Amino acid sequence: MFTRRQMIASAGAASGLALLGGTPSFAEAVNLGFENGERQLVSYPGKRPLLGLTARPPQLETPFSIFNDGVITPNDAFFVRYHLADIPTEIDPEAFRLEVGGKVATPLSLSLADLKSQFEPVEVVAVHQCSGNSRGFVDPRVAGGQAGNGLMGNARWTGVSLKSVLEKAGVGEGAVQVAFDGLDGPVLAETPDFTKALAVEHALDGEVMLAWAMNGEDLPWLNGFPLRLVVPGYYGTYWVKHLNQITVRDTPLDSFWMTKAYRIPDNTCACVEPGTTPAHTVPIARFNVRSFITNKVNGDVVAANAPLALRGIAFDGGYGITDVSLSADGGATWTRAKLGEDLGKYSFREWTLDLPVASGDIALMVRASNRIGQTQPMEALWNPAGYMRNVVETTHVKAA
Ligand SMILES: Nc1nc2c(c(=O)[nH]1)N[C@H]1C(S)=C(S)[C@@H](COP(=O)(O)O)O[C@H]1N2
Ligand SMILES: [Mo]
Repeated sequence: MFTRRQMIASAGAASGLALLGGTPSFAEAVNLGFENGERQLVSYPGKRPLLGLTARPPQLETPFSIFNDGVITPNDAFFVRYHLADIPTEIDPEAFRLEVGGKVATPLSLSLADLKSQFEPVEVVAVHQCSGNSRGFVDPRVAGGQAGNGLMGNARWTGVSLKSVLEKAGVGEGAVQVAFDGLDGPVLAETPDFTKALAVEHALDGEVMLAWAMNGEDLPWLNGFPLRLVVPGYYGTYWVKHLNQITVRDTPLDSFWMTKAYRIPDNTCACVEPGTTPAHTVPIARFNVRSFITNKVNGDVVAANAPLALRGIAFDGGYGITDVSLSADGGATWTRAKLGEDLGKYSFREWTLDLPVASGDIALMVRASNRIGQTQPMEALWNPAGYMRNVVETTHVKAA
C-alpha cells in the first residue's frame, strides 16, 4: 500500500521539490508582489498548482476561478497557511495519538482508530477562511501576506464532535478554556509555538469538530493530516492542524497567538480610522457576511443591452444567507438573485441571476445578508492587521 508518508516523499521527489530544507524551488514566488497580479503558480505534494504566497512556511492561495467550478472546493485546490516553518513531513497514522489532558477527570490518549470507533461520526459542510483573506486589497495597505480572495474554501468535514471527546475525558470544575496544539513547531526557539484556545462553552457546543476527512478523503497533508480542528463559522486561525494535544484549562491561554496576534478592534465593525491603533482589542471570532461574483472578472467584455448571466457564492458566520442582491448601476438599484442548494448554514451558498446591463463601463456589485440582518458595507472597513474585509465587491466589465 502507498502510505501517506511515501506519497509526500515521492510527490516531492517527482516534482523536484523539497518540501522543507534546501532551497525551495519556488523561492522566486516569495513576495512577488501583489499589485502586479502576477503571482506565480507553485506545486506541492497533493496540490494542483496554486498561487505561492511564501515558501517557508508554505502558504498557498486558491486561484479565484476555482470558486466558479462549484460550491465545494476540491482538496487539491484548497488553500494552505502555516505560521511556523517546522511543519511535519513524516506522520505515521498508526502511531499517531491525540492526547487529551489538563483539567479533566480521565486523561485520554486516542489513536485515529479509537476516534473513529469510540465516538459517533459527524459531518458538516463549512467554509474555512483565513483572517488574512483579501488583505492585499486593504487600503491603506497593511503589513502581512498580501493575499487576494483565495484564502478561503468550502468543504465537507468528517470527524467527531469535540464535545463527545471532552465528555469522555470529563471536563473538570473551574475549566474556562480548551487549548489546542499541533505537530508543527518553530524553527527558531524565540518564535512562539502555534497554540490556540476556545472558551469551554464553545468547545462543548457540539459543533466544533475533530476532523480526519475532507470531501470524503483523508485530510490533505498540508491541510492538517491526520486530524484537525474544525470550528464552523470561525476564522481559520482556530482550525488547528495536525492536532495532537487538547488541554482543558482553568486559566486563559496566554500564547502569543491569542494575546498578541489575531485580535481585532473591540467594536461592532472591527474597524478603526485608517492608520490608527485600536485602544481595545478582542480575539477574532466569527466571519462577517461576504459575497462574490465568480463567473466574471475585472476587464471582461459582455454583451450590451442584454441580460447578463451572473453567478457566485455568499457565506456568513453561520446564521445562514437569506438574500443576495446585485446592482449594475453603482448601487442605485438592486435585484435579488436566486439562491442555490442549501448545504447548511456554514456552507458557501450558490446564487444565480440574469441581470440586464446597459452599455459601456459597468460596475457590477454583489451584496448578501444573513438571517440576523447582517449585511456588507459599501465602504471597506480598516484595521491594522487587514482582517475581516467584507466590503461590497465590485467587478468592472465592459458591455459592448
Ligand atoms: N498546526 C497549525 N494549525 C494551524 C495553523 C498553523 O500555523 N499551524 N494556522 C492556522 C491558520 S491562521 C489558518 S488560516 C488555517 C489554515 O488552514 P489550511 O492550511 O488547511 O488552509 O490553519 C490554522 N491552523
Ligand atoms: Mo489564518
